[in-house]
Parts: sequence; structure tokens; C-alpha cells
Amino acid sequence: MSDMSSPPVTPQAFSADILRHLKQSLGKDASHAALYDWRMALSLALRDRVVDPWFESTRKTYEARGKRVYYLSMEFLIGRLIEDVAVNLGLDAVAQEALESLGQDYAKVVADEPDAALGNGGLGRLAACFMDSLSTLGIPAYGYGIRYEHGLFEQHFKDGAQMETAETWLAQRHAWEFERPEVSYPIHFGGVLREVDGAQVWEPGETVMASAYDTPVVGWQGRWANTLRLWAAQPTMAFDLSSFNRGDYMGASAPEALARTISRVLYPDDTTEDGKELRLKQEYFFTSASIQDLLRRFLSEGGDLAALADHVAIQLNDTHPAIAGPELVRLLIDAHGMEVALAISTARACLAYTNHTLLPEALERWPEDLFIRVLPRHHRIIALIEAAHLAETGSHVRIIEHGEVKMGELAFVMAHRVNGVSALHSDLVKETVFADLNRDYPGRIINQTNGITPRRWLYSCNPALRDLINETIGTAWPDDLQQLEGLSTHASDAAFLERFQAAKDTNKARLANWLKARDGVVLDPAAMFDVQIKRIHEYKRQLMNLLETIALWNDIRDTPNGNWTPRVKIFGGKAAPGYVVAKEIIHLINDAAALINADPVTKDLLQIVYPENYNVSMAEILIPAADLSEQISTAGKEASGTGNMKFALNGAPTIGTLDGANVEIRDCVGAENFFLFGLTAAEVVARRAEPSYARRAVEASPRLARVLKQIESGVFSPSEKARYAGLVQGLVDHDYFLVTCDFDSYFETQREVDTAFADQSAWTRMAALNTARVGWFSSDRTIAGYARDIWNAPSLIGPRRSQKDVA
Ligand code: CBF
Repeated sequence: MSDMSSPPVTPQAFSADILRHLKQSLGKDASHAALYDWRMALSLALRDRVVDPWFESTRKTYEARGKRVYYLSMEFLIGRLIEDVAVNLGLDAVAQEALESLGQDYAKVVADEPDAALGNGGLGRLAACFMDSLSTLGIPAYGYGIRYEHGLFEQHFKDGAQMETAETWLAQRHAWEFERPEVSYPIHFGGVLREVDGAQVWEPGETVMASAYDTPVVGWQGRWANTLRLWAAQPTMAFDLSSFNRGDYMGASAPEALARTISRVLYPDDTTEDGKELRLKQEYFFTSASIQDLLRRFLSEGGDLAALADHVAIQLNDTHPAIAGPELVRLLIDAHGMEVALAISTARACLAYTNHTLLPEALERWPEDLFIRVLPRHHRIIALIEAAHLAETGSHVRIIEHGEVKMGELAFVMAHRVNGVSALHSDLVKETVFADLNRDYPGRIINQTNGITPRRWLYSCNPALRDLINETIGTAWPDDLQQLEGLSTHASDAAFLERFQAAKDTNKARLANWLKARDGVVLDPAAMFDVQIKRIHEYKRQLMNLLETIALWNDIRDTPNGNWTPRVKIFGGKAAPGYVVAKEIIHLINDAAALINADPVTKDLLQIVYPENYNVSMAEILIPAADLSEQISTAGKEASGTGNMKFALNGAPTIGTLDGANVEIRDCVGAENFFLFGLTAAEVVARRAEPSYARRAVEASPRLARVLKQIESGVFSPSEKARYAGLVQGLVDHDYFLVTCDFDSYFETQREVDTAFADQSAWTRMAALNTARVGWFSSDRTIAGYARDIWNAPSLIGPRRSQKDVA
């Protein structure tokens, strides 16, 4: 199947498509078209080419009457799509030539696309990579989520402090989606339960409609395309005419405004009661719409509900859609008359749950009174599920306990498989958060180490390296990433290494030019680019990175003529708006940057750069340019990480702890090509039990004590000397994430990095071996694992060419 078998598209034909869309879809002629028009015309011309493979995939899926995978996720951090689609269709060069023949700058047009920031970080980006791999592998699938009007907030720095403004990706038409006004489901909230003939009948108090918007997701070489279906909330009634006619104009629009609130914002602040209620409604909203949709599809094909699990695999991406269990049970019982025990076992056979974190605050718990108010029928169903679970296992683990509904436990009990996202994390899931349930349901917890799509995270974001790889090992690697291993034999070839380094230099120059143009910041491309980009969180320890930077600054100032390795420390990331400490850390990084970057003694040796508003597109520029990847979380806290994989794939060795997927990356690249430091997960637990461990660590480290004193006394905040006193005191008094304890080990390892980097050819070899040895971290391998171990869902496009060891 696919475009690949049709005659190749010429740049001439493609420019005719672009011009046609400019005229017919946008009502513009070329001489008056704005950048937006060109971008839309290009996107629509590409979208046209996705439709055939998309239809063909749907047809094959219906014919096969096999299994569909439904991936339910609150987040799909898809970023820009033009290059994704062009690359997967094999039209990237054609599209560029076509557009340039029309006098347009391709890169500029591509960069005009807003980043669809429908997610926060790793979990959302993983969902996007999974969609790409599901299509690449030809596994029939739907991604289900929310079409937020406003994605993740835009970050600005005001005097170094983070400010947030609303993101507006839908201010312009979204080129890739198809609106489906006919696909819409009622979603009910609140109201009361009545007993009618011995059965519980839910009389809801409020109803909104969930309306579908479909984006086709085409896989590598256009062989298959699945659907990302996002739900938008709409009122049941457009507006209240009688209120309007009474002159109550605000009141007339109230139903619409209230309904729309549900899909308005990604991560509404849920520190207030109203915020919590909205969040619960969002979760139920998209989950219910998705379950109704998949049941409708199943029944329309004549399916027998008792055999639902043979045709439907529902993956819960974290606890956010955990209400899927009770919702499916509710529909099977209330709408289809299934008996309770069968409904529960049928739902469980369909459902699986991925845990993405051990942090207790991320394992959702809802106050029971709120839950009863919003979802009274589901509260009763959860009680039935809990009773069945207790009877089946004799467990003492409750789902509703101490006035809370525990979504982690609910997801676990209702799933036939629960998976962690790296080997270490999966072991910790078994030993810690779900230790009791693991005993109750032995074998239910398995591991599926995360992965990343090589199409976006190498092929498309790193053309310099891509071309070198193509010339060296051929072009079959993008959907068979373990072929990169073929580069290993070239890692002792001086000519290859020179070209590998040249690719890195090209990417560093690209980053330097981009930053100069965007922020006026000048970088020295000969310096080591040391990059830490991710959400700002105490466990990820951006603070430790900064403390090390300040310590280095002190050392250079003490010995300005020492043999220093010039470094640019690059940070990127957003803090949750309500996370005070994370925002203090951002402020401190910016304050330190202001002082250190202006220091004439160190300015050629050390620079701190923190571009505001980090997002997927920024990552695509930063990662290929990185020399060093910072993966320095407190061991046991980062479930997996996926940034770590992207950096290694793009030839940046890691400095990191034995945490998450770092452990497996180090196993693959070899200990000699990875800079390890810090306490292990077990040592972290033991150290926390020691009295005054942080204070003692500070006392034992004069270097750290000096840095903390500088920060505390206001060296970096002269206009408000006490600004960081609390932050420092917090570290010395209760450093939960063990920044103080790992500091010396981190500092010393950074000096080993300096020495290693000074030997450029040895460093380049290490970088090349990182690229060569991380093919296992392709999300194709991960999805093949889910398909085999969890979903039992076959590919409908058969084995890919030269597929090796996807397991
Ligand atoms: O599994 C994907 C990612 O999910 C998180 O981002 C999350 O939100 N829980 C984790 O923090 C990452 O470690 C993980 O890679």
C-alpha cells in the first residue's frame, strides 16, 4: 500500500499543488500571499498526500476485523507537523524544492507553524512518539485526547523571573485536522442516582458535548496512517435565546462558556476546589467520549460485547484516564445490560495502565465528596470494582479510602497489565508504590522501556548527521534503528570521525545563529555545549547543575590562567506556575547568568544561557548541537527520561546518575562512554535515613559551602539580598533530593568531562559510539513490545525490511 508505490511526486507537481491550495483553499494569489498563506498551502498540499494511505489503512483495518489499539492520554506533545509529515512521506526534499521554486524560504515557512504544545513534558512527547511508531509499524490505532484551546503556557522572563501567558496555537486555523461535527457524544456530570426496579439510574445534572477533530498520523514511508482524535467540549445548546431576549446577554452565553471551559486549558491550576473539579471533569470528558466512540465503532461492525477484548486494547497513559475502567463497566452494565462480574472482567481484559512516575503527588487521588458530586454513578461502580477485587484476592488494598478515591489503585486493579517505563522504574513500581498490589496480582507488572522516534529525533532534526549515516551504512536505519550499530566499526576511522565532528559543528553553528537572531546571545561554538533541558523540578536537580557552575566560576576566578575547558551551560524548561521552589530556581539561574556572563575574568571560559519558552521545536535545535547531556536526577526519581535517549542518539555523551533509562543507556553505550556519578537509588534511601545528612554534606565540602554562602548572602541578587536565603536554608535543612550529598561527586565528574573533552578526537569517538549503540531506544522497539506483551495486536503491514531484534 502507500504513496511509495505510486509514481514519484515531482517538485513541479508539488508546487502546482501548493499554488492550487493558495488559490482555492486560502483565496490568495502568490503575489499577495503572506507567510501564513504559504505555510497553510504547503501543509494542505502535504495533507492531501496523507489522505490516501489513511483511507487505505482504515479499509484494511475494517477488512481484517482485528484488534485496534486505543491510546488514551491527557497529553500529546506533537509540536510542529510539517516536517514530520514531509519526512514520513519521503517528500521533504520535494517540498523544499517546490517551495523554493516559488521564491519562498522553506525553513522560514516551516518555522512559522505554531508548536502544538498539548502536553507538559516527557509523558506527552512519549505519546506523540508512540503515535508515529504505531503508524510506522502498521498497528491500527487511535490516539484519544483533548483539543485544548490553549496548550502549555508561554514562558517569559521578567528580570529573570518566570512569567506565564496563555498559549494560542489555535488562533490560526490548524492545518492538519479534520473537524467531525457528526461525531459527538454527550458527557454527563453531577445530578442524582435513583433506584428504578432495583437498578441504579443516573439522572445527570449537567451535560456537555464532546466533538471530534481528527488528525491523520502517517508513519515512515507512508505505509500506514492512524488517527489522533482530539475532543473539544461544546454546549448542548448554542446559547439561551430566552435569556438573550430578556436582555441578559451574559447569562445567554453562560452555557457555552461553561462547556467550553472543559477543553480550554491544559493543566488548569488545581490548587482550588473549582480547579480540582475542572480537572476531574476534563479527565472524565475525554475518557468517556473515547470509550463511547470505541464502543460505537465496535458495535457498528457487529461485534459481540462479550468478545470486546479480542478487538479492543485500551492503554491508559498514566492515571489521568483511569476513570476509563468504571466508565466502560458503567456502559456495559447500564447501557448494554451486562452482568456486573462479566462487565468488570471484560473491561479488565481490554485495559492496561502505564505508570510514569513514583512521585506521590502525581498518583492522583480525588476527595470522595468531590467525586460523588461530579460522578455519582462512577462512585458506586468503583465500590463494585473494589468489592470484586477484595473478594478475588483477599487484598487489604482499598480503592476508596480515608475519604479519597485513589486513581493509581483503580487503574491497577482494572488493568490486565501494568507497566513501568524503564527497567529500574518497573522494579521500583513493584517494590514501592504497588508492592501490595504486586503481591495480590503476581506477574501483572511488566516493563516496557520508553523510546523515541528516530524520524523526528535524528532524521529530521539533524540533517548533517543523517546524511553522514546514510552515506556510511545506507538508508534503511530510520525504521530499523539497530542498524546504527554498523557505525561502530567506523568509530576508529579518523576520516569518519572528522565528518562526525563536522556534523556536530554544523549543528552548533546552527544553534549559535538561531540564538543570536532570536535573543541576541552570542555563543562560542568552540566551547563545550553542556545542555540540560526538561521541566524544572527539584528532583531533576537543575539547582545542582547551577551550584556546580558557580563553583566552577569560583575556581576559574581563583586560577584564571589554569587549563580550563570553555563551557556554555545551556538550560531550558518551564516550571509549573504554582511550583514556587522551581520558579526560584529559574530566577536564580537567570540572576547567576547575569553576573557570571558579565565577568571579564571568566567570560571566555564560562557562559550560562537560558532561552525562554523551551518547547519541542527548541529541543530539535538544541539536542543535535549538544556536546554533553545532563541527566542528573536523584536516583530512583526519574521514571525513565526520553531526553537522555535523544541526546545520546545525536552524539552527546551523558553525565548522569543511575536513574531511569540512564541505566540501560549506559549498558548499551558502555561505561567508558558515559560519565557516571552520584548515589544509587538504594543509597539515596539509606542516606535519607541518616540524621542531618545535608548539613553534614555541606560541612564536608568547602567548595559547596562557599557557593551556598554566596547565594545566601545575595551575591547574585544584590538588589534583594535575602532573595535566595530560603532556598539555601531549605537545602541545608531538608535536602530531600540530595543535591548536597551528590554535589562533590558531580563536580569531580564534570572535571573528568573537561579532561575528556580536551582530547577532541577521543571525545568524538565517544560521541559516535553513543549514536551507534542506542538504536535499541527507538519507540518502534517499545511499541513492538507493547503490541506483543500487552495488546496482542498484530501489524497489518507485515514485517518491515531487515527488521532485527525489535524486542
Ligand atoms: O514515561 C515518559 C516520561 O514521563 C514523565 O515525564 C512523567 O510525566 N511522569 C517522567 O517524569 C519521565 O521520566 C518519563 O520518561
